[in-house]
Amino acid sequence: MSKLDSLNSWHSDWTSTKAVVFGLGVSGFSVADTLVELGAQVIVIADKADDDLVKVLDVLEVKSFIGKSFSENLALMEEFEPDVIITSPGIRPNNELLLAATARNIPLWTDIDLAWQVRDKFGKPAEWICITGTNGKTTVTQLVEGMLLSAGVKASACGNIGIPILDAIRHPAEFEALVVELSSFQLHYIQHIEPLVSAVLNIADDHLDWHGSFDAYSSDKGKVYNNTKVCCVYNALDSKTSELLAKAHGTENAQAVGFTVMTPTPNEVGWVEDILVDRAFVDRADVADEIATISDLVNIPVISPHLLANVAAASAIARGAGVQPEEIRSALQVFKLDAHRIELVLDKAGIRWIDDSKATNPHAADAALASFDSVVWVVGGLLKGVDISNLVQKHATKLKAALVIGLDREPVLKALKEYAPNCLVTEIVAEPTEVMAKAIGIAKGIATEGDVVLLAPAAASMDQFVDYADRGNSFAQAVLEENK
Ligand code: UMA
Repeated sequence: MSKLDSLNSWHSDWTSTKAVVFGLGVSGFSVADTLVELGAQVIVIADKADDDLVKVLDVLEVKSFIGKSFSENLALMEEFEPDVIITSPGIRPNNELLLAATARNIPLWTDIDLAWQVRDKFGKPAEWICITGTNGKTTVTQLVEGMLLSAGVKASACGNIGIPILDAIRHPAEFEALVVELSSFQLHYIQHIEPLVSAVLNIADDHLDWHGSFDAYSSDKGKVYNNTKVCCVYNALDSKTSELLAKAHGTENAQAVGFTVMTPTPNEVGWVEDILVDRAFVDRADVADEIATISDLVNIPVISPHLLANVAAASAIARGAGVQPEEIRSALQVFKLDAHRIELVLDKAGIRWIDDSKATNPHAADAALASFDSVVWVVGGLLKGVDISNLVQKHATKLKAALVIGLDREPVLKALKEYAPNCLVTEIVAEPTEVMAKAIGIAKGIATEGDVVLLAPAAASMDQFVDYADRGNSFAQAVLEENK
C-alpha cells in the first residue's frame, strides 16, 4: 500500500507527506496553501510566477523555485524525494519534469485530486456535480449553482470557472454541494472522483495542440462520467457525448439523461416550442412535466439556440441533483449571462453590435453565427491547431463581410476565399491597440439595417489581447466610439 492510500481525509496525518507543487498560478497557490494547512512538507516549482504569490509563500515558509532549468528542477525533485507531484492543469503532459516524475513512479495529482481526498474538512462532504464540455461549461455551471441555491442548498460553483476547488472545500460556509466546472486539462490528469451528477455538454475541436489529437481530447472529457452515483447527463443532439458515457465505468447505478433543444423523448429534458419540458424525472414514460417557459428568461436580451441548450442541460443536471421544477423556474427568472457571451453592446439604426468574445473556438462561434441571419463578422486570433473551414462553409450564405484579426490570419483568409466567395473580406493589419478600432471603423461602413456586427472570433485572444474579456471590452469601446 502506498503512503498516499492512507491520506484519504482532511483529518489524516499529512505531516510526513512530501509534495512538490508544480506551477504557481491560481490553482498551484491554492494547493500549496492547503498543504501548509494540512501540515505537509511542500516545495513549489514553477517556470514563472507572480511576485506577490512568491511573497505569500515566503510568509507561509514554503520554499519556491521559480524559473529554474529542467536539470535544476530535476535535482530539486530528486533531493526532496516527494510522495506526490501536484501539477497545475495548464502544464502540458509532455513537460519534461512531469515525464521525469512519471518515470520515477511519483504519483501525479492536480488540485482536483487533492480536493477529493480532503473534502471532509467540515465533516459531511459536499456532493460534487461535475460539468465539462467544449462550450457552455461556465454558463451551465452558473445556472446549476443558481438552481441549487434556489432550492435552499448551500452550493458554490468552482473549478475551471476561476474559483479553485480547494478554496471551496476550505470555505467556512461549509457548502453542501459543489458545482465543479472541469476543463479537459484537469480531466486529463484526474485520478478518482465520484460525482453525484456529471455532464458532458458537447464535444468539438479545441485545445488540440495540448492534447495531441481529437480522440485524446474527447476521451479525457469523457472521464467526468466515471463513478457517477446518481445521474449522467449527455447531449441528445451530440452523439459523441453519449458514446463517451457508454465507455465510462462505475456508472451502473446512475440514470442516463439527455438534454435537447428539440422536443424531448422519454428520459430527456428539452423544449416543446417555448416550453421547457422534463420527460426524465417523471413517474411514467408518457408523462411530461413543464419546468419553465422562454418568457421566464427575463434577463437575457438575445435568446440563442445554444442558450436554450444550456438551460435544458442545467435543468437536467439540477433535476438529477434533486431540485424541483418550480425552484428551477425561480432560478431562471433571475439568471443573467456573464459579460462577453452574446452580449448586446449596442442596438442602433437597426444594426445590432454583439460581443461574443468568449467564442474562443469554432464550435462556440458556430453557436453565435447560428443565432443571426446577416452578419458582419469579426473573426480570428490564435487558432490552437483547429481548422476553421467547416465553420466558414456552414455559415457562408449569411456572411455579408468578414474582418480578419489576430496572428493566425492566413488559414482564416484561405477558408473565406474558398468557402465564402461572396463575403467581403478585409484583413486587419494593425498594432494590437488599434485592431478593434480599425475593424469596427470598417464594419460601420458596411453594416446596414438588419445586420449584426458580431465579434465571435473562433480563436483564442492572447496574441493581441490580455484575454477574451480584454478583447470584448476593446470591441465594445470601439463600437461605442464609432457610433457616438
Ligand atoms: N506553469 C509552468 N510551466 C508551464 C505552464 C505553466 O510553470 O509550462 C505555471 C506557471 O507558474 C503559471 C501557472 O503554471 O503561472 C499557471 O497554471 P495554469 O495554466 O494551470 O493556470 P492557473 O492559474 O492555475 O488556473 C487554472 C486554470 N487554467 C488553465 O487550466 C489554463 C483556470 O482556468 C482555472 O480557473 C484555475 O486553474 C482554477 O481552477 C482558466 C482557463 O483558461 C479559466 N481554462 C482553460 C479553458 O477554460 O479553456 C482550460
